[in-house]
Amino acid sequence: MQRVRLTKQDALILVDLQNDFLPDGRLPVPSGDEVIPVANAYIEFFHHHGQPVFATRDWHPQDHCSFNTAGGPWPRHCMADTEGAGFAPGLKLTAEDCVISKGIAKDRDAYSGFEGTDLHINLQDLGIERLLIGGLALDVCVLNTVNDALDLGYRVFLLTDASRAVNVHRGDGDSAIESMLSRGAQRLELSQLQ
Ligand code: VGL
Ligand code: ZN
Repeated sequence: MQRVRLTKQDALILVDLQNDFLPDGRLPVPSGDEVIPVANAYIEFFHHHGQPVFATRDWHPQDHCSFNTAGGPWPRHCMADTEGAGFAPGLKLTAEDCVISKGIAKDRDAYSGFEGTDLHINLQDLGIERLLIGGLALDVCVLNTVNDALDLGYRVFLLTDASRAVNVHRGDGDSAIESMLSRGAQRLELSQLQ
């Protein structure tokens, strides 16, 4: 098994670990709750090595264009300042971690953490070149965040143990993984980190 040593060029990106994407939420990701302890282990590892942690969150207005009520594909979810938009209980983010809010504009969806945010600038300021990315949902916002990261020239490790797919269509999660790997992302699990 390939081992990966954390360097000064590495950052952790946790995508949308929010109440509405947990099994009891408004847009439930099956077994989404299982990733929280794993995400915590990654957070602790990064803190221990003094490397930055970014947590994206979906942060929609009440009438966001992606909602069924506005003709979009999803149930209403992650409305700004609601309980559903809050980070999962037990997620061990600290004040030093950086929160990136996305999907704020009513008329535009933003499935990627880079879309309409300062994520890329923040990472550049820190000299980050490699990203370890995981979260919810694997086949929606993780997929789009990984694709943008690859387009921007980052080396990307996909954290499969810290991700779960929503699988609107059967097999979406598996094809998302296939496509990220074929574009150059590498798969990584916690036990490979050193
Ligand atoms: C997401 C659907 C709608 C996600 C966000 O975070 O994967 N999925 N908005
Ligand atoms: Zn959304």
